[in-house]
Amino acid sequence: MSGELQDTICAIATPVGEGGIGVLRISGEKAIEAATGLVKLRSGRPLKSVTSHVMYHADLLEAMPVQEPQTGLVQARNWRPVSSLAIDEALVVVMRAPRSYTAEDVVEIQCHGGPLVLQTLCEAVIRRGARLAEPGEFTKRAFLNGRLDLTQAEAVLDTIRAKTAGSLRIAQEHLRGALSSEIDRMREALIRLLAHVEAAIDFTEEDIAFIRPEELAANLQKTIEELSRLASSCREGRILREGVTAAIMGHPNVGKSSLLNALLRTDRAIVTPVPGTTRDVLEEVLNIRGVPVRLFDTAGVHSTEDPVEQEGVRRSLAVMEQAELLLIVLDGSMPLTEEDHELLARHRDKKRLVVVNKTDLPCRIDSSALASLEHDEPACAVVCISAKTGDGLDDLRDRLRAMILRADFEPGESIVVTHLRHQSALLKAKEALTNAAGSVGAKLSGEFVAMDLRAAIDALGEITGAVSTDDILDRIFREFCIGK
Ligand SMILES: Nc1nc2c(ncn2[C@@H]2O[C@H](COP(=O)(O)OP(=O)(O)OP(=O)(O)O)[C@@H](O)[C@H]2O)c(=O)[nH]1
Ligand SMILES: [Mg+2]
Repeated sequence: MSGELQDTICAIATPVGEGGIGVLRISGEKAIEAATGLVKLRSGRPLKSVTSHVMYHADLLEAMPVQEPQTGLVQARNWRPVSSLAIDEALVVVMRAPRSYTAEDVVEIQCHGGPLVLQTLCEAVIRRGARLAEPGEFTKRAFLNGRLDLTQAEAVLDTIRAKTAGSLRIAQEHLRGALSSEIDRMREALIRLLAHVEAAIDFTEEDIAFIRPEELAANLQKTIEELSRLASSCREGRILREGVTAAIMGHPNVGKSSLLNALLRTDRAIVTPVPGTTRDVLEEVLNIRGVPVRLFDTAGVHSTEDPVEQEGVRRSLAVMEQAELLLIVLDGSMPLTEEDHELLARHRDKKRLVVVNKTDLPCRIDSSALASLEHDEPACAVVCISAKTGDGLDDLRDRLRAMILRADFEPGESIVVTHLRHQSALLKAKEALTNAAGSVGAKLSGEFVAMDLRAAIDALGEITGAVSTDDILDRIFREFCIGK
């Protein structure tokens, strides 16, 4: 067993704070030993003899160390239990190796979800020889013990963090191995090609053609195309996983906060008829047609002498700079002002949705100016709404989704990659295969083709973890929470 896997680890697996149930997880060779003495089954049966995967009712009792009567200090030398402190009542399950998440012996203790209960329990298990797990260490062990590959380990985290049905669906597909099998299939095809190429190098004397150059070139081309398609799916995959940031911009009183509230269907932001109501930047995550959108409501942008408003404007412009997408709100019941034009002239490189608000009032805005904006800029669309009545909000949601995702994109229809790590490995493999194809075309020695094929095989192996370094593993697992 490698050094890293020797320790028995434990962690509170449920979130910090109060909850109906809290779970402590222990994994490793000494998992059962670390819980014995603390877990007293109501049936009186010793923990080590229980049936695997069956839940038992138990008391969690911690023996109290002897205290020095005068000083109150615990005497390590005299340590012997004199009485028991009941920590809690619990349900305990033992999952024996290899039929557990980590493929090691696992004990899970379900008790009441109080922070003190769980902390006391965790400390008691640590006193019995376990150590506190690092973030993601349970999943890392599952990987090191061959229970999951790397894309599946990442999918565990993506499942926990999924914000929309679409991102959950992709995470679940990856967890079930959909991406790994696609990668493995391509990798195995390349390994077969490499075998042919290497055999041809070894047996040049015999003059046997192991694979015709045209056939080799066609195979390489097919894989290059598959790699390109998969790598380009990363854009959609990441959007669904991470979401996009969108800033609501506009002058004071145009209805920015009203728009945020209308989309959220709550009174999140303060709305008043007084211009300059919003001072700070407010942030909310919304699900817009299956896309997680981090939406920022900002202070109205205008020139002002008020230092508080000035700071608000500065923050608004900073958010505008950072956001991937802008919702520029205009008041449709007013003619366009010079300041409106100035705002519309900013960040023309970004995707922008111009939102004409207050359509419930008589229209006084110059719509031809807006139509030309939509006409001239492919990444700009105009939508008319009333944040007050909700009119046009469905259209706004549709337009937003269309600006973010490809029109024909449906999560779950084809395999997508969701992490930049996957994309860069796919592109690395594609580059290597392009070089290999170049060598075949130039009739270079098979050695060159073999070298690039090997590089492509390794790059694909990095995605599933067939080829991995400590550095890659550290980067992946440090994203996890403790206890997962
Ligand atoms: N008639 C009508 N009034 C609206 C609409 N949307 C917002 N308002 C009103 O416009 C005023 C300003 O709305 P807010 O949402 O606070 O505007 P804001 O852009 O956030 O303003 P600041 O935070 O001051 O920059 C309020 O009195 C709203 O009730 C709308 O669609 N129709
Ligand atoms: Mg506001």
